[in-house]
Amino acid sequence: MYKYKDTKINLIKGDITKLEIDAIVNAANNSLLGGGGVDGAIHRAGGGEILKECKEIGGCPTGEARITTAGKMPSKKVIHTVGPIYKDGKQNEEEFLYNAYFNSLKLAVKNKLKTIAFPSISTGVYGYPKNEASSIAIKAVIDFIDRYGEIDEVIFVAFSQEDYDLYYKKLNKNI
Ligand code: AR6
Repeated sequence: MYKYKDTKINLIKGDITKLEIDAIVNAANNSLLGGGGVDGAIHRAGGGEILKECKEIGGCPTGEARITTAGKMPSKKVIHTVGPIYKDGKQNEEEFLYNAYFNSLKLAVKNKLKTIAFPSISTGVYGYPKNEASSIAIKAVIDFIDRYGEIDEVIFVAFSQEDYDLYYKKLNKNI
């Protein structure tokens, strides 16, 4: 749909657990032991193997990323990242959210994964304002491509029509 330098950037509406892609990103929490939202959906669809690996990893600081199997899902790997809990915008939320995207991409490249799908990290239970969050997501991806390239396709997965429309507008403006 869009192309930035050598990387395809796509926007789809739907369930990230269904994608046949190298890596899907999970909006996890610091424990990596599962939860609701997209995290719950990923653990349910992937099965117990994911939780087993997450337990071995032993957690993940906010803004960082860790990788596991995708279990029974059609993707190859799950990259678990932890976005910030939004309080008032003055707790470095923007930097943490940016890092969550950027470090997920770094980990993908390190593992030779070429295609990656992101949910809208932190904008559910963690309460990050959707408008700002989508701008940060797009900026982190563009910056990563500028700095490293090495990724063939990035898919933004919107779970609601509202998110889809937001990303659609921003991608048209920025890419
Ligand atoms: N596919 C794609 N996107 C989804 C799916 C899905 N199957 N399900 C939900 N979303 P959230 P957060 C969207 O709350 O805000 C968990 O309990 C959802 O509509 O999943 O980062 C974790 O364990 C929203 O736009 O993640 C943490 O404790 C986006 O995914 C906490 O929630 C993110 O919403 C993390 O909160």
